[in-house]
Amino acid sequence: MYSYPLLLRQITVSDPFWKREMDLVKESVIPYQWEALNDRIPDAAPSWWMHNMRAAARAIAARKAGKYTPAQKLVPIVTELEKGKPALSDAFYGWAFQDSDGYKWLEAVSYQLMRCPDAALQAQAQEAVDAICAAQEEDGYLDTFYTIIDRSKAFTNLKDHHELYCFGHLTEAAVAWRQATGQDTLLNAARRFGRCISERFGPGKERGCPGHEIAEMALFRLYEETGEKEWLDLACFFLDVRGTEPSTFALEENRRRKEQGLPELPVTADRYAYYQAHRPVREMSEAVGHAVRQMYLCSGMADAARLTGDKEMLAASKRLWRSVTGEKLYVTGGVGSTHDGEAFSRPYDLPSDTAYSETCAAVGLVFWARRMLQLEPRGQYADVMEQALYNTVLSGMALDGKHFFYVNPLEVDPSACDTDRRLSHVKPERQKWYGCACCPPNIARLLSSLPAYMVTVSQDTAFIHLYIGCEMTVSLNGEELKLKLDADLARDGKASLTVLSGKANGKIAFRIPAWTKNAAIGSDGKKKTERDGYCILEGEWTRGDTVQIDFPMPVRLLAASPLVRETSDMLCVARGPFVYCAEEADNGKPLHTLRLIPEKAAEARVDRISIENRDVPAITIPGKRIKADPDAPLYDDWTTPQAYDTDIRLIPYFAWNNRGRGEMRVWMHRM
Ligand code: FUB
Ligand code: ZN
Repeated sequence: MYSYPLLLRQITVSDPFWKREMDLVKESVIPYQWEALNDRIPDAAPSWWMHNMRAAARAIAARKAGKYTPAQKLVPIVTELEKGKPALSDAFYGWAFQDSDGYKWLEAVSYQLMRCPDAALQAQAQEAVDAICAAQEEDGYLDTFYTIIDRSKAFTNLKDHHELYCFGHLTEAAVAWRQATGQDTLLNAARRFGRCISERFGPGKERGCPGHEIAEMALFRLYEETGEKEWLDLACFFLDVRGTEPSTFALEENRRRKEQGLPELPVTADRYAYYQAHRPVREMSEAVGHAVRQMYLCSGMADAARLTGDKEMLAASKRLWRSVTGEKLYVTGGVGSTHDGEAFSRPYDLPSDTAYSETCAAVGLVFWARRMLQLEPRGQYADVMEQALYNTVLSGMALDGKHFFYVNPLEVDPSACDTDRRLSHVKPERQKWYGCACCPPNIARLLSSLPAYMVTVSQDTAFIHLYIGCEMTVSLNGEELKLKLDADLARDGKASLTVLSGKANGKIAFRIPAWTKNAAIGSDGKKKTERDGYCILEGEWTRGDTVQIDFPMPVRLLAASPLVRETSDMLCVARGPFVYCAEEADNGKPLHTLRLIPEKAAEARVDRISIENRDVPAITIPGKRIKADPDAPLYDDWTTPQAYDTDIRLIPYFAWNNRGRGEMRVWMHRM
């Protein structure tokens, strides 16, 4: 029995911590990103989003008038504008997938409009919708890169040129925009582009699949929104083609090689692990290649398993889940540990300082986890969803909502970042924008749609996956209940659920977080059972019924599996869903001389610290610091290191680097 997220309008977040995040997105992030998309942020990497949309509309008009000159050459990333010259008005700028940034922004706006109507914001977003529609070609094609540069080459490089990825993001935005405004304009644009794609690709037509996944999950969403089966079929086709031989990516490459007079390559699939196209998806068991791609693929596979009942797809999704969470997941909920290809590395390879852990990959992990929960409510999916959300997703954005991390390391020494090219991907400070700005609007759309991850409902059960304070309307066996969840995990693990109104017979299932022991969940007169990490209360629910929840939330010291070489004999500190880190601002440097003492964990003190006017839970734990004498020889006979007592001050990982540059580390050696 599958479960479904509530509509965004059915939940209002009241949780002090998360409401603030969602409000920040509405009040700061979205306006800031609109400026970025229009290239109006001083000293920031340019976005080119609006520029490319308008240039595409002009290219279409010029072609109609017979005046199109493909002088619109591909302008490299170091652009004219960056060099202080104005943009060439008709050229395409940036990466081939630049269109997707604005689509994600529009999706975030749509969710915010569902939270709270806002005519001015809607009018601004309408400007974006109009620009998108004006950039759509008569046959439905919508990708500014090829429209501007050379339309005849469209769909010839699915592997790298992201048309299907842009289509996916357009579709996600279009569905959200329709749900928010009731308007079909953008949805029709997505449908027309979808038909342009399905006229070319599909059973009995050309074989092909996205080089960067997301079209799959977007198509499933379009199908669920419209009931139009053609989108389900196209999504399944893309999943079925992926990784089969002859490899469609190899065939594409060979066509290009032929044009260049180069010998053809074998058409086997095994070369395409980076794209998760190395074997058929139903045979996959290890997460490989580009991490964001893998997360989006897994999300699409889970959708397919739910919507088609495909058992092999479900089994493969579960094997991949085990691979990621059992061998390749950072304690901060990040995935994709290597800079080389922004990718998954070998099992247990989880370095802290060279970590990639792209923000988008953590966002994708949240997408996937929710979909696994819909398939089968198991606490482990929600545990990981929460781990990613409270740590890496949030660390992707500064507390001011105007600076962003793409890469989320677990250990940073700014002076090393400045000088060591092996760390060129690690920024010691969040940036205003990125030439490749996939992450900032991805955070915005996820945080704006947070309610979709908190609760799912089946015919007779409401599953509370995340303890985020809210009011919600759920339906159990066709009868409505209005519920209030009081919770604030940024303070403590005490929560309660109250029935505000309605009457229904059914079950409410409460996830028992993996981070707590001796959880207490109680309510009078309900039958209580426990299954797969959920405490299930069953009975007749009426106004005034209350469930008291107590999740003890002590300060914990975590150790990684001994198979993780990088963190051998190290510990990190966590409390509830938050992973903590030490910062230079509180502890001086170097941080690697700090030592945690396991026996002292019970003496840890929890208090609050104000960072950027934000009240953040902090921890102080008695520890040691090794004396480091710069005059001592580099090597000497071993003696017990001299250490002195010190308090180690820790803040939640998500809040690091909001007080200027400085060292940071999550994992610390033990004494
Ligand atoms: O390729 C599109 C996006 O840009 C990916 O998801 C990110 O990893 C970045 O490469
Ligand atoms: Zn990203």
